[in-house]
Amino acid sequence: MADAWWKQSVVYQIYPRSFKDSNGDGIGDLNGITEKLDYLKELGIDVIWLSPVYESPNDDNGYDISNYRGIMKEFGTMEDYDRMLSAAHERGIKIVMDLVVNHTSDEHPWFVESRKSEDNPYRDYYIWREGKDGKEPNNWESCFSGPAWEYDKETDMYYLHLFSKKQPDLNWDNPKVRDEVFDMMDWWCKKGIDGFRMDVISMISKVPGLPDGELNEKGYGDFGPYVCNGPHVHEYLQEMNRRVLSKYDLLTVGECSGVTVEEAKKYANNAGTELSMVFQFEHMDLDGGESMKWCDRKINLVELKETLSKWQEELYQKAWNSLYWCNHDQPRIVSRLGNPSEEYREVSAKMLGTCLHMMQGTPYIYQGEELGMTNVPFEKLEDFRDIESIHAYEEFVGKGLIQPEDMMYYLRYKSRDNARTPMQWDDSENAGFTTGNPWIMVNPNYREINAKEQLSREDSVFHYYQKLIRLRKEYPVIVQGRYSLLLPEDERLYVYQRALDGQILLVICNFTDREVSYKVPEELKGREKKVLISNYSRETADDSVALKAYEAVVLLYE
Ligand code: TEU
Ligand code: CA
Repeated sequence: MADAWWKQSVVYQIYPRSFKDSNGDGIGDLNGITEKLDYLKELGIDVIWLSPVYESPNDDNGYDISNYRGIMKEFGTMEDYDRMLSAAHERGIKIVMDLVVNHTSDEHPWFVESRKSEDNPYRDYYIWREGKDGKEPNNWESCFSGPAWEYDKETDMYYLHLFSKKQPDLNWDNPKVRDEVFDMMDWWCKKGIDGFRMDVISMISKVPGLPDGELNEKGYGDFGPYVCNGPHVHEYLQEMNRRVLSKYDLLTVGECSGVTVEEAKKYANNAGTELSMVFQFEHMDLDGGESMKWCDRKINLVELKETLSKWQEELYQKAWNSLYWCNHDQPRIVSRLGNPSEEYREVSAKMLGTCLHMMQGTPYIYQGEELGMTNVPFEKLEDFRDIESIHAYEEFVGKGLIQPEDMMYYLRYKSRDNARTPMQWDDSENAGFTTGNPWIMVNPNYREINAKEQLSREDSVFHYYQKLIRLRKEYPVIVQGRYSLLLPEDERLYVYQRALDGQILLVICNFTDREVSYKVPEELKGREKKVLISNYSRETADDSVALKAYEAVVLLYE
């Protein structure tokens, strides 16, 4: 485990619907990805995490799967998939598949059978309960607004769906469900894939009795304590590991809503009995959190440092970290923690990249992050496609809890659709994403922000990310070094060091648009050093540094 390939790797996430359309129907597809593999090779990433490409009615853009062994028609065919997989492998790029097995689509044949009758062999594949006093079996709210239960008149019972009503939750306590899932995973492994990103895997084991949750302002209960890191989750993952994962050499990353460091030490333990690593949410929840997402709070730097440092320190030599600012569920990081203005967009994007990529763990880059793509000026509700955003608007505005203008403002700031507009390839119409009508609007700033322009310019965000990736491969201190935070209380600078075999890496990031001066620690003063990377082309640095707006500099003391 000590030198597992995934500890030295950088992962790039592709959201296929928005990456590259090869046939002009306005929807990204597998052949589009194959076309762009050389671009990714040039960036230098090692692994692609592919958001779901399985057959799906697309209630939640592929996170509702109706056939785990088939490809979504809009994305192509299994032949296209196989071609993409081997073209990636030819270039030394690995492919990690999204595995969505907390729930299926309601159009999956298992569910179609399950809802037919109480004695159907597939009945217990899902979670069915009687109503209580003519209402839902408990008070849980679904992640996409409204009750987490749907009434089905066929058998006069309710089924559980933590997400949309077209995403019924599987019953993992049923051994047949586990057999089916493990067989299916094995089938993909035999095809030669390189790992799995496991969707909300922390939620597969529910507390028996499904108790009511604490009520929120909308009148629903919070399922969190009864669902996240539930009673059998580690047992089921260990079984998965024994029966499937351990037979192959895979990267596995569990998306773990509600995970704490204590839990992460189990999920991602160094002995390798469960997963390689987890995605934690604590740093992303600092400006609102899961249920309080719709607000315009800003992430506080002192809290951010405290949170990330806790993960860095507590997992050290016990479990492995993942590192991310962005994914298909999060708004763009430049608009959230950096500065999207013309003057500071690039420099702040580079600073944020530096701050993350010099940490311990496996970094994940979300498509377009390497260009410093920004949030999107959505104008009206009709511009949004995301089920979470649309339902949240209806719920909060409908109940009079948030004013319509305020809710639009929050959606523009936090909606998942900010990450889902098309990848900006060049300055031609629709950013070179499609020759047809894109399924979601293109960010109008594509004429300035696009891959073609950035590839042509040495000091672009793209080339900076390329260098960050390269440095990780050249300096073991970036992969293995022990992390420690400096200046925990400073509200402007994020400074930390990494130490390995007498080498010290000092990472200094200015999170403000003002000049801030910084003195290196006493014990490093006068010591021989070099600048590894800097977003202001700084070549040397004194023991006392005047950092410019959003400046980042990394010093290596040999
Ligand atoms: O997301 C799970 C999850 O925790 C979400 O509630 C997430 O926090 C939210 O979208 C942020 O606003 C996963 C997938 O990444 C997401 O795209 C899916 O919609 C969801 O599971 C259901 O499969
Ligand atoms: Ca297409």
